[in-house]
Amino acid sequence: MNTMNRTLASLMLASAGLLAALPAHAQAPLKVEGAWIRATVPGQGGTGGFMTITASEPFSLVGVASPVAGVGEVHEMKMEGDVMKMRAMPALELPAGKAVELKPGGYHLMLMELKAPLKVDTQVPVTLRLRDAKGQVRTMDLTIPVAAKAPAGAAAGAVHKH
Ligand SMILES: [Cu+2]
Repeated sequence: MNTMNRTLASLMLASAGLLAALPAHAQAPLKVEGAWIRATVPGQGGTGGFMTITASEPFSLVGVASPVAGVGEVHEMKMEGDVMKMRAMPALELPAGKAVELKPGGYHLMLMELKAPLKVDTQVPVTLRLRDAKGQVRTMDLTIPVAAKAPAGAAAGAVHKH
């Protein structure tokens, strides 16, 4: 009994040591909620990706890539006069602890030069490129479901037109 207790105790110590040895940056840099990518029809070249991002420290979202798309960009939509226009942004600021919504009619991930239609209920791998306050770039891999419209609880918004 005593031997067993000692073994357990040393195992617990060993795992505590292991945890302490993990580098701080092993923690996910972002909390991503309600992510979805809008499904496409055959012949459609581009689509939008949406989610709510809360960063654990200040980051800039400086790029997006996916194997399903030839080109990925970070976009914003804005009224110019009475016309809704979208443009690529070099960086989207993600302040620490503040939820930033990427939603139809606002900021979004833009996937272009799609290699095949994106079907509802499939999953798309997406890699976000993040720049921290020191200018270091790191990546974060996501798997995002494809949907016809925003899932319940996701950031809703106006219709996204391109
Ligand atoms: Cu766009």
